[in-house]
Amino acid sequence: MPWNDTFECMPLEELQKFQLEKLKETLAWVNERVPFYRRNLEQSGIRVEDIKSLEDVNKLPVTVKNDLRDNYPFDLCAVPMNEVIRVHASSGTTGKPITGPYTLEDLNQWSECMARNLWAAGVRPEDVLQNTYGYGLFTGGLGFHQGATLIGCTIVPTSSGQTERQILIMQDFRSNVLCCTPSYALTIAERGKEMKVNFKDLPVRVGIFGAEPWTKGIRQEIEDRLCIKAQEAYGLTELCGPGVSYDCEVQDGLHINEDHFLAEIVDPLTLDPVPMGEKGELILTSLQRRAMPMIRYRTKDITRLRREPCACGRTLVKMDKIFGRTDDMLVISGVNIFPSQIESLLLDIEEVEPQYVLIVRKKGYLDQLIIRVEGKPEVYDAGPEKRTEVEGKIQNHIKGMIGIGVQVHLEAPKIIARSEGKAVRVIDERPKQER
Ligand code: DLL
Repeated sequence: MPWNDTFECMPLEELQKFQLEKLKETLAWVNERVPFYRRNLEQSGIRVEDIKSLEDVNKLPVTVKNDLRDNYPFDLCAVPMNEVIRVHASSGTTGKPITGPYTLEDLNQWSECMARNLWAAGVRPEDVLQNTYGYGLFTGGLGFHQGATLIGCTIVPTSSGQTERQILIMQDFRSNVLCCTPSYALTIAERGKEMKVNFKDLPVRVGIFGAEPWTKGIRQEIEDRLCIKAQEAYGLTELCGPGVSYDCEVQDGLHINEDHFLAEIVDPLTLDPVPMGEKGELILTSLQRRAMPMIRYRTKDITRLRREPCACGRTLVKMDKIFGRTDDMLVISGVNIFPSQIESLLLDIEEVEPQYVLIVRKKGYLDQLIIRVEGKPEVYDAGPEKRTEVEGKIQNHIKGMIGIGVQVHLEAPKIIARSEGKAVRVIDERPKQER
């Protein structure tokens, strides 16, 4: 049984009626209160009354990250600051952070969305949940904390880092739910092995992972190494943080909280809608937020939507695991590649660890992709000949599957920096204008 069967299992027609009503309310709300949206609507010649069906949403102008930067910190805020009771922010890689202000109502909605996420992963009031997402401006820590508080389980708010201590606490407090990024889950698994911990003997049975791209292969690695089930959370600061979508026990796509977020998939170049089931960029509109509603926010995340019956009983549309971000796409000698493709191919090679970094460089006029990946200790220690053989094997596999030549460096175990949060997997050394 889902956490909120009224909304999670709502018949489509009823859901869409609800969404349309909330969309119109949100548009009226921002039109009245946020000069940026009012200007945008005026310039595009669209009035709130023109939105008569959900499809009409694609008549509205999109909002992009730069709009948030230009309106930093609170010019997109639709309520006076005395009604804002919390602010989160994401640092991003360049420029000013993105801010996320919340009213009390927003925080309550967020807790509800996160409770659905945790409940779908099997979290119940009697559980002990260790939350290693960073507490602070990042939405991970407090987002999970609120959802877990609503469910009423015991929260162990360790926040991120100090891996050995995390493992000792896991043992001593008998934590049975682990929340962190997928890359940090691998760090925990590795440190635990060094500490001679047998994860089979620990009570942890499920983890809820997100905040960064991870392939199905990494999910399998985490499940095998930590002896747990690996569930997923997706979200972004601009829309509330985690809680936008989550997978259920079926583990076949993430259900979007559609009573809170209207999802579209568009072609990232033309912004034309793509048919249901086809890949494109995810665009999200918040339907109930008060402090900072988002109208048609371009997430840059690539996925596809599927509206199909799910064995869990939820009727909410499913999105596939994020395939990559439009701005993480590498163009290597004219071929478009996402880091997730390389990750999947590396995981096919049994001689390597799931620890890698992709380096993109310019060599003359050509782009070069260099893959630094760690060898398993016994492979690395077998000597230079073995290493060269494995490097060749990886090169051939990648050439065969995506048709590009890459340079591979099989590195010594533990040489690549371990992640405690979001892992840095791509270092693009090309001048910005040549990417
Ligand atoms: O990462 C919110 C979050 C916290 C989600 C904890 C899940 C768990 P930001 O820091 O604003 O917010 O980063 C948002 O991270 O646009 C995606 O590119 C990426 N991302 C988040 N979840 C996933 C996921 C949080 N499950 C950006 N799979 C998003 C792939 C994800 N990418």
